[in-house]
Amino acid sequence: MKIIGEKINGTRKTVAAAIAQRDAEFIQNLAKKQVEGGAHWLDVNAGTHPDREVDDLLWLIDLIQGVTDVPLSLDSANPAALTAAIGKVKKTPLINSISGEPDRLNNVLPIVAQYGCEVIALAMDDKGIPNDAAGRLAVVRKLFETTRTAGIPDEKVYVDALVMTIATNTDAGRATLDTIRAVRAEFPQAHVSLGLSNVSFGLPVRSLVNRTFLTLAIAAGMDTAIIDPNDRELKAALLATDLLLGQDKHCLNYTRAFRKGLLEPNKQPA
Ligand code: THG
Repeated sequence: MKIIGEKINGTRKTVAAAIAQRDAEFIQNLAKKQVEGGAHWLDVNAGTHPDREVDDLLWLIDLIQGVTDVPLSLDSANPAALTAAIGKVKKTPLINSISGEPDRLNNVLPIVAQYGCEVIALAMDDKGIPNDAAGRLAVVRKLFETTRTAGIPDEKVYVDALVMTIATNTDAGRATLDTIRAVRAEFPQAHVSLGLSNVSFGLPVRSLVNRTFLTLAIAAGMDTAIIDPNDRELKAALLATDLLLGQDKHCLNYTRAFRKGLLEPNKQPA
């Protein structure tokens, strides 16, 4: 399982404040901690101010690259911001994201093709997120027609199967898991990714729901997730799931994490 660290996201209050105050230390600390936690990419989302997005994104990228070499996941639908960011990054970034929405396809896909980027493709279009796996697969098929025509190999595409909130639709988890299995079967060279946290919105003990869903999604074939790499229990569940599915050769990642003290529950006072 590969991890996209989610924490540098300007829609979070603490990050929005750090961006507004140009608090470099806060951002660099988030970057360093996520890399220590095993992030393979760092997602970078400058937030929701279109007039400031380019400046803020470039500021974030410089800071992050001052403390780590892991590649970035550029979380923006704004072609101008993406193009400016690509001029700055040291490593070819993951573009987060395209979808079946014509605007995003037409404006972002050429950038992906031109720079040879990897790309997250959301299983939705201008009509929204289809409720069931059949609807999402239909969108995904059209997306692959487009990426293949643009010369982007399937192995550079990360299909985001998307998950809605279980609290308002108890079929939402199944729809996502069925989508993961269907994409895996039909596009075996492609990757399947997910942002987990929506699944538990509005429920108590969200972390329990999130980590259990992570295990189910890995079993269904998800190979990449946008998560908090510093969430101890989530990481432990991830390592145990990879181990049990034969995705951790010689139990190396599991035993290494054990030696670092990352697997056992933090001791609670009796
Ligand atoms: N798919 C793709 N990209 C995405 C998402 C996705 N980018 C944004 C988001 N979803 C994933 N990123 C985050 C970043 C932070 C948090 C959740 C998802 C987060 N949430 C806190 C929580 O859930 O409790 C609350 C917010 C906060 O801390 O302020 O931290 O699905 N392709």
